[in-house]
Amino acid sequence: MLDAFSRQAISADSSGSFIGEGQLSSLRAFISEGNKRLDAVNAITSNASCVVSDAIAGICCENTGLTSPNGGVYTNRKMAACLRDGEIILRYVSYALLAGDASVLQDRCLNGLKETYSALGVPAGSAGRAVAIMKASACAHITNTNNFTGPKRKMSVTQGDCNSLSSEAASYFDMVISSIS
Ligand SMILES: CCC1=C(C)/C(=C/C2=NC(=C\c3[nH]c(/C=C4\NC(=O)[C@H](C)[C@H]4CC)c(C)c3CCC(=O)O)/C(CCC(=O)O)=C2C)NC1=O
Repeated sequence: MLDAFSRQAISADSSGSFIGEGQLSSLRAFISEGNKRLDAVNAITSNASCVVSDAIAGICCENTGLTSPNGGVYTNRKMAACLRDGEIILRYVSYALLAGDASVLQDRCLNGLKETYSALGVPAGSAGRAVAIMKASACAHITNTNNFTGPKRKMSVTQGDCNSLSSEAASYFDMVISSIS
C-alpha cells in the first residue's frame, strides 16, 4: 500500500538517486491542495450509499435480464453481493484518492477480481457499466455539480476548482473498469 510520498521515495530509489526537485514540487502541490483532496474524499464517502445504490439500480433498469431468472443479480443473495461489491469498489477508489496513489486499489481490490467474476459468472459488462455510473456520480459530487433529478445533495464547501481531483478519481474508476473488462 503506497501513498504519494512513498511512491516518490520508491521511484527515486529505483534509479539510485536522491529525491529530486521535480519530485518535491509535485509533493508540495499534493500538500497545498490537501484540503481540496479531503473534501473530495468526503464528497464520495458521505454520498456512498446513494452513489452505489443508484448505479446498481441503473444497470437493472438498463438491462432487465439482470433481475430475471439466471440474471447476474437474480435472488436477494446475488443482489446483496452486487451492492456490497459496488460499495467495496467505491471504498477502495476513495482510499486511492486520499493517498494520491492507486496501489491500494490495485493490490487489495482489483487483484484477481476479473478471475473471480468470470469463475462465478458475474457479467463483466454490467459490472463495468455499474462502475461507470458510479464514476459519473462520484465525479459530480467531487465538483459539487451534481444536478440529477431527485434530491440534490450539494455539499456546503468552499468553492474552488476540483477538476483535477475529479479527473484523478475518474482515472481510478477507469482502472477498475479496464481491470474487470
Ligand atoms: C477485497 C475486495 C473484494 C472484492 C472486490 C470482492 C468481490 C467479490 N464479489 C463476489 C461475488 C459476487 N459479486 C456479484 C456482483 C454483481 N453481479 C452482477 O450481475 C452485477 C453486474 C455485479 C454488481 C455490480 C455477485 C452477484 C456475486 C455473487 C455471485 C454468486 O455467488 O453467484 C465474490 C465471491 C464471494 C462472495 O460472494 O462474497 C467476491 C470475492 N470481495 C472482496 O473481498
